[in-house]
Amino acid sequence: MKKNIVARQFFLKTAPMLLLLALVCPTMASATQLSAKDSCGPEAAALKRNIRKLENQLFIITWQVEHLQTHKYFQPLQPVVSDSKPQSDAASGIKHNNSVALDSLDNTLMKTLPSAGSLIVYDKDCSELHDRLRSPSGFYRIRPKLHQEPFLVYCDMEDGGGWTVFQKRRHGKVNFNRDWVDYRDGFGEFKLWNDEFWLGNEHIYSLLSEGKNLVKIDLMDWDGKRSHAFYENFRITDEADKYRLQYGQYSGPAGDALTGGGGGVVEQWSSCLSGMQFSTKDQDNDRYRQGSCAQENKGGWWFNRCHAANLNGNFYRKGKYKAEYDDGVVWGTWKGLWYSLRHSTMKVRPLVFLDSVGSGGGEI
Ligand SMILES: [Ca+2]
Repeated sequence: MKKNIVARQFFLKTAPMLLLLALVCPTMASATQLSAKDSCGPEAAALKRNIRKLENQLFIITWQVEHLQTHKYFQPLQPVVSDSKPQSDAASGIKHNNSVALDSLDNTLMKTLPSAGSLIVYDKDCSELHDRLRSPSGFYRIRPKLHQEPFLVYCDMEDGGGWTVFQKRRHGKVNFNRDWVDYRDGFGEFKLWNDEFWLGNEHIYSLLSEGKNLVKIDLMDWDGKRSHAFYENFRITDEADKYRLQYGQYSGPAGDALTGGGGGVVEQWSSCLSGMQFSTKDQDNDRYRQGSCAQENKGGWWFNRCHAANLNGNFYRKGKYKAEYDDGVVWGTWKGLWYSLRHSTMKVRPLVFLDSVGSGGGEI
């Protein structure tokens, strides 16, 4: 249908020029007694150039229409689906009443998301988008580096705005125990505000590569209590160096679990994640020689031997859990290693952004 419209527009544009050519050439030829070839030469050449230009335009527009149809950038908004049903733990069969109150909290936060953005991408991250358009929270296409293909991210425009979200846990529906390629390329759902995902190490690498940023980690327990941690200049290296983690100054009430679980020097040494490479169940890059932290802890992460924080661990539908290993969604300095969190979000924006807004509890 759109192709027909494009073809019709092309015809309407070219028809007057062709008509003009037909009228002008015979008149000029008879008046000057020159051959049609001599008199119409310049006009014909100009028209041919115009036709070539229009053909090129038609080609580009047709390609754009096909691209839009293939990728469905402008799908109608999808109804927001709540995870408000009381859920039972598939493994244990236990129902958890405390999730009902928390789910009603989710309902109050539900909102309609804007469409997923357009082919034309101006912004290198959500902070630029926020500065340019003051857009609401939702999924948008960004392009951190000019030579890159744009990719879809969730922009958190609350909490001061401008946050590009690269990790989200909400309801345990997405499996985070995945291999290297999945963690490299990203996985999860990118449609609804409470969808879970890992943006992908390659995308995270390009997003963080300029440094001078602030990462905020938002956490919520199963009683609805929230906390957070800030890290300045959060970076990872490239795939050749296994996406090694580096970060600067910590602040916030949740405790610096990335640097260690407190306690003695040994605990600190074995759980500090600064300088650690990324590991997955099929790529063991940790410092635990006897085994694989990623296999034991059911997710890809920057493991040492092994951790005091792992937000990609196994999702337990309750806070305290029992297992062979401390493999939950864990932020040890806040709730301990044997408490699995209900919500987590990892998000980033430029460090200078902090000066203009008071960041704090935030939306998670
Ligand atoms: Ca190992």
